[in-house]
Amino acid sequence: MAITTSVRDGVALLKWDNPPVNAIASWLPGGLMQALAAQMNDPTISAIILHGAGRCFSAGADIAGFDSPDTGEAGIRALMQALDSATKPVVAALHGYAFGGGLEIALAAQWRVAAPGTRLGLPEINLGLLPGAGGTQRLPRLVGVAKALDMMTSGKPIDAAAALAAGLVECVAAGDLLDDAVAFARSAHVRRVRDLTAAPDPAALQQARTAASDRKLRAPALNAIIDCVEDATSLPFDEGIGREATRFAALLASDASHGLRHAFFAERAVARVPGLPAADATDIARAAVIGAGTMGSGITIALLEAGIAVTLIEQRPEALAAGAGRVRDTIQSLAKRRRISQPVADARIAALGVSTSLDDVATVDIVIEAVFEDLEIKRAVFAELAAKARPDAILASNTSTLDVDRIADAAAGPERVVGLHFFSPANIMRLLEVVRGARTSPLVLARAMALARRIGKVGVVAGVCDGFIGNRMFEEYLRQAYLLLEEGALPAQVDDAMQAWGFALGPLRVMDLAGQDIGWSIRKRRAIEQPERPYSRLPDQICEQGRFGQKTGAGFYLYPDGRKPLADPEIDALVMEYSATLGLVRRAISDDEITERCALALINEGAKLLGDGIAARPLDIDQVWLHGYGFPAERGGPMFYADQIGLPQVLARLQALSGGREGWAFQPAPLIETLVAEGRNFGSLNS
Ligand code: T1G
Repeated sequence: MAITTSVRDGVALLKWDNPPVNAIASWLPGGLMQALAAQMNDPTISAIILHGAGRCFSAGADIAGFDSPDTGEAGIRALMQALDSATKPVVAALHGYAFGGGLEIALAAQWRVAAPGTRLGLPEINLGLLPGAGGTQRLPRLVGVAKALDMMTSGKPIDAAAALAAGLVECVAAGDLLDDAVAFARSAHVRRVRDLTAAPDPAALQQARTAASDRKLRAPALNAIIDCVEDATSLPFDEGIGREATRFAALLASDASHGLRHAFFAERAVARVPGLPAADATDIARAAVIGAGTMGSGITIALLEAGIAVTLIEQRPEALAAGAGRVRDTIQSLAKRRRISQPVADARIAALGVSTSLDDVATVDIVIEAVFEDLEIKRAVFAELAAKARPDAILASNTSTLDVDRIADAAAGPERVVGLHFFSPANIMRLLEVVRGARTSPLVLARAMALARRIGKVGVVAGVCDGFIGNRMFEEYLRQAYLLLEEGALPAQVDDAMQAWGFALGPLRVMDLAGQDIGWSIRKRRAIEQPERPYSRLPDQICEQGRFGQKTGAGFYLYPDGRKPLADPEIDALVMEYSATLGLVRRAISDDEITERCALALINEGAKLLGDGIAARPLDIDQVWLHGYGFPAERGGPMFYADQIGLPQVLARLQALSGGREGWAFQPAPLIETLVAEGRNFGSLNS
């Protein structure tokens, strides 16, 4: 970690090196200010270039330092002032990416030269923050209000070509970046971005405010950004900077930002599974997917998008044609929408093979089975796959609830069997539960996790139990939703309350989307296997009417346009009748009761999963719920949220609710009692 200075043609090049992403650690601004001052005072130096070592200019402020006493942003601001008072041209030479505080340093420089393909962005909104080192005041002055708002409220980076077009950089290097930057610096004059003006754009501000109003838990950070940009058009620079700092400090202390920062590091930590050998999946070139249904075709697309050739195998020719058709159409539509180029689309479609015979698994590196969710069918398929596939091929099952060990039992070489539980639509949803069977070899598990990273998924290791991590918790979450309906709530109230609380979609709408028939067959199986855990018969009554959700045009809701849920008075009446059949007097139920019971059900079952060793760390559970179930990232995940409430409070509420109707569902998990007794929290189990 260092700052080094070199000189070329009278131009000083100040380089910082803080691997892996040149995060602006607390020592960096001070060191850079010293180096800057030295060059300012050196009469032989005509201009200064700032650049980063390694893979990028800088990924921004050190997020890990935000919870320490010195959060580092005061140092960054002092550096900005030093750059603003530069008496010689200062040029930022950008490569790889310049994000957050990194781009803000570049904005405080007078000029920016970027290597082709460099990504430039202010992604602070993804952390529930705003660009707190002058970005909200300088960016609008360079690129205008509308573009600045778009970059800061979306958090999405732009590339060097777009940055040049927007006026964010003055030059995209044609040759060597530093050579071009030196040439640029030698002909440049002193100019400060802070002296530029940002023209008012009330329409863009209003549009951004309207968009922010729908973003629930992210709205405070979005509105703070919009307020700052408005200030940039109306207030003197230093006053705008002052207000930016105040708003930044408030957001930094917010629960939403704590949740999002936890999610940032949890997403990286979840890939590090203690005790697994190092492994990669770059050598997986060919795959076979068994079953051309919705999941099979989605999985096939995800693999093709990662450059893996796929043979889609389905014994029924018409189903095979339909599945392969879905794959091709999806890829073609990406090309039509210019998300990928036509040559890339053609190459992916060319890498798709189809077959009606399992013989065609003989040469592949991995087989992913996605046939009907029936144990005996899957066992038969695995017995055949094990006989026909290469002995070193990975055999994976996309089962969402079934016992992976029972499936592996049927296969010769069970150590190569692993669960790969994709979430629908499999080419979109980022979560992949990687299910470790009792005999799954550590190498196969490590390669499966590496494959998850390669296909752009968040892989989370789960042990074998009914529903693994996500669906086992979802069952308890749903249980509370149904009980609340029995006691006095109606479907729209339950879903609206959970969506206002931050979920992408409420539980009953999720079940209508996923298909009520799938839930029904799982409930029927569980009623036999787990008679001691009675469940509400309400959803069965809906299924008995053939209302399987979106796909049948009706479930808990009506879907006149096939997509948008419409409350159905018939279902409200059915819910009220059902309460009567249970002898229940319906009562008024508050949204707070709904969100509390649903959240506590998740937390309690999550704690049981940790106790059973199905999930290794609370952060694993958090990542499952953020990337698979639309849990609000601003709350960090169910287990992080429990720590924000405080485990003693969680335990007290569970104990209180366990005394109520169907209270057994809230019997506190032993782990929660232990942690409270020891004065610890879930966070203490993440390291
Ligand atoms: N701070 C601390 N650590 C960081 C970091 C950062 N900004 N960025 C990455 N890391 C760590 C990461 O945890 C991982 O560690 C390793 O670097 C490699 O990252 C004042 C307030 C840059 C696109 O939001 O988006 O500036 O797991 O695995 O896939 O206004 O990291 O190996 O121990 O992600 O190649 C704004 C966040 C900060 C960018 C690289 N900046 N980073 O992706 O590698 S707030 C961001 C990323 C700010 C100012 C404000 C990505 C990346 P480990 P990686 P990657």
